[in-house]
Amino acid sequence: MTQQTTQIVIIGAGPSGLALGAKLNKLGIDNIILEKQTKEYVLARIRAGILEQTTVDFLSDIDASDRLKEEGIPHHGVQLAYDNQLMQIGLGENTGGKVVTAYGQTEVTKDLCDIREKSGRSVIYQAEDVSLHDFDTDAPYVTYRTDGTNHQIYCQIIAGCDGFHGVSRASVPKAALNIFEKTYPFGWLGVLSDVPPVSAEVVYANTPRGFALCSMRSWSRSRYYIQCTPDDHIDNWSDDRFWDELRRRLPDALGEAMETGPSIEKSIAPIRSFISEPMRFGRLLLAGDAAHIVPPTGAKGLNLAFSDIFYLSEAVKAFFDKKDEAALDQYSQKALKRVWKAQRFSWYLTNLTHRFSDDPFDQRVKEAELDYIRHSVAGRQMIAENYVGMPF
Ligand code: RFL
Ligand code: PHB
Repeated sequence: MTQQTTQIVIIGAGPSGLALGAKLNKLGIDNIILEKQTKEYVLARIRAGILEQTTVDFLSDIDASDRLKEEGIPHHGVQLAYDNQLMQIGLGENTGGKVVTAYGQTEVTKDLCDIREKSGRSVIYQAEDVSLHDFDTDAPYVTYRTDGTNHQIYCQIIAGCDGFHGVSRASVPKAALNIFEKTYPFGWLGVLSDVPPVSAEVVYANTPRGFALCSMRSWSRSRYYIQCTPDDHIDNWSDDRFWDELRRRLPDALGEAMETGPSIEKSIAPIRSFISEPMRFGRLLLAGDAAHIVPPTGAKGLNLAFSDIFYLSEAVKAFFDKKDEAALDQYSQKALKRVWKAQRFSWYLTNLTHRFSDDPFDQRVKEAELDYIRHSVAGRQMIAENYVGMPF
């Protein structure tokens, strides 16, 4: 058994954990990151693609934005498609000049890994059986195993950044968790392909055949999604079937212009809303997907991870500088306020753009809402303000 001491143990080397590590390094707070998977596995995950302005600013603050500034593609609008037409919601004009940036989560994670390596502080990959102990006291510790050797790290705070299926939230007694949950009756089938994106801005399409989304990773790499049944399987979707279905869900002009090619990744994601309150249990602080999941419509999940880390790092700074325990509680309150707003918007945009049932009443209400947005500055402003992200 080896023994070590640090100020904060971070569980998970996804975007939340790596960003927290970077911010703590800047604040001079000692930390160790434990990750269950290999580095190659972490860097190969393909997920989010759209960054809010606040996220770009935060990444700049932790010196992780050099490549993002070079390669990120600013989007000045977002497109809603319905009834064989496109409606642009201008982002800059409705928000006083704010934009979002297309830059893949895979690239963000790589940039964060690179700055971690440069900092000289390591990430312990392939950490098995990570267990959290005594976080209801002021002397918590974490145990784990690598290559058959047991390790123990004493710390003052544990940051649970280990995603929806991680060990951190699962270590909290069930009675202490207040869970809010919604599952939607569909999944998203996603395809990545090296073809030029069909649109320079993200397209969210509500069609009789179901939802479709067109996004990008670069001018030569597209990311597309279609609504599928929750129990569907990628083996049912040849590339040809996917392109054919996507084309049928886009306005004619877009469908005809769309270029197709072999998929380089294909996966199905379940769609759910989930929030676990509070985000603090004694000396354990949860952040990112460990505490909440939003449906990906609206592109909020990754961005919420960074706003959590912003609030969390402020709280632990106050805790270490002034022994201010109350700051840890304020973390939970501040983060949850923003989380619920993003949850509301993701739920709203999911409802607006997906087919839930064949109920003609529901569909007519959605059509009326889309028509309202088309003719209302206030309607477009509400979408634009939320899409670019609430300030921290
Ligand atoms: P992650 O990325 O899941 O990372 C958690 C890390 O913890 C590790 N881990 C453990 N480590 C040690 N011990 C254990 N017991 C552990 N258990 C797990 C894991 O291996 C992993 O490395 O959580 P994090 O850091 O909080 O980041 C959250 C984001 O990944 C997530 O919110 C976004 O990907 C959501 N999301 C989107 N967000 C956006 O902001 N914009 C988007 O456009 C967007 N699109 C998406 C998305 C998520 C999707 N899927 C697949 C759910 C599109 C999709 C399809
Ligand atoms: C993506 O590019 O993967 C993406 C874009 C917008 C979303 C969700 C995912 O709402």
